[in-house]
Amino acid sequence: MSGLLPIRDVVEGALAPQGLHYRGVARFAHGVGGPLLRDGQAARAVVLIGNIGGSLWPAFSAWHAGQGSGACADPLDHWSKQLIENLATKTGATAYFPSDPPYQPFQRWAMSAEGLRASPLGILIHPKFGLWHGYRGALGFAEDISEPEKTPISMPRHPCDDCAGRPCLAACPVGAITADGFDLTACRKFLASEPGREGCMGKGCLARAACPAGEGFRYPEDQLRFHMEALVPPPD
Ligand code: B12
Ligand code: SF4
Ligand code: SF4
Repeated sequence: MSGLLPIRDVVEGALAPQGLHYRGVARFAHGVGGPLLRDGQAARAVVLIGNIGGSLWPAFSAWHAGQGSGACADPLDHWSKQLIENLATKTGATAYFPSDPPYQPFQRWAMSAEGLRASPLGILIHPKFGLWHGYRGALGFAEDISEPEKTPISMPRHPCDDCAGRPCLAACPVGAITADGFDLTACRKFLASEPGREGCMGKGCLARAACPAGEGFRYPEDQLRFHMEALVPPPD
C-alpha cells in the first residue's frame, strides 16, 4: 500500500510535477463490482489519476519532442503508462489504463469518485473544469482507502441542468451531438472532409468549445489538435 501518507499526497507527490493529478477514489464494498487485481482478487478501492485542463501538456509534449523518430503509435498512452506503472510498483497497486481493452468503466468510477455526470457529448462534465479533463490511469488496491474525504464529493447542481440554450447541441456542423447520443460516423465523415480538416481537426471539437463551463481550463491548441488526430483512425 501507500505507507503512512494519504494516497492523495502519494499520487500528487509522484505525478503532479508531470501534470497528472489525483482524481478521487471509487470504493467497492467487499470488492463487489471492483476490477480484478494482479493476484485475481477484486479491488476494494480504485484511485483515479488524470489531467485537469492542459496540466499534462508541458511535461508530455517535452517528452514527446525528445522521442524524435523513435516515437511510438500512442505516445500519450505510453508516457502515462510509464509514470503510473512506476507508481503502482511503489505502492503495491494494480494499474489500469483507459485505452486498454477490455475497457474498464473509467467514467462510472469517476461518477462514483467525484459525483460527476455525463454531458450531451458523452464526456463527463465537472463543476469546475467543465469538459476540460480526462483520465490517464487508475490504481487498484485490495484494501479500502480511508481518506479524510471518504464520502464522494457531491455535485450540488449539474452544469448542464442550468445551461441556457445548451450551445453544445447547436455547435456541431453535422448535428453529431444530440440529446440521444453521439453520432460517431457523422463526426468522423465530417472530420475527413475539407471543412472538417480546417474546422474541428485544427481547432478541436466545436461542440466542446461551445460549452461555457470550465472556461479557464480549456486545452491549449496543440493539445486539442493532438486529441482530434487520435480520434480519427489512420486510413486503411
Ligand atoms: C470507446 C471510447 C470512445 C468512443 C465512444 C464509443 C461509445 N459510443 O462508447 C469514441 C471513439 C467515439 C470516443 C470519443 C471520444 N472520447 Co472516448 N473513450 C472511449 C473509451 C476508451 C471506452 C468507453 C467504454 O466503452 N467504456 C467501458 C464502459 C463499460 O465504461 P463506463 O464508464 O461504464 O461507460 C461509459 C461510456 O461508455 C459512456 N459513453 C457512452 N456513450 C459514449 C459516447 C462518447 C463519445 C463518450 C466519450 C462516452 C460514452 O457512458 C458510460 C457511462 O455510464 C473510454 C475510456 C474508458 N475505459 O472508459 C474513453 C473516454 C470515455 N473518452 C474520452 C474522451 C475525452 C473522448 C473524446 C472527447 C476524445 C477527444 N477527441 O478529445 C471523444 C468525444 C467525442 C467528441 N465529441 O469529440 C474520455 C472522457 C473523459 C471525461 N471527461 O469523461 C475517456 C474516459 C478517456 C480518457 N482517457 O479520459 N471515445
Ligand atoms: S454547453 Fe451546456 S449542456 Fe452542453 S455540455 Fe456545456 S453545460 Fe452541458
Ligand atoms: S468534432 Fe466536429 S463534427 Fe465531431 S462532434 Fe465535435 S463538432 Fe461535431
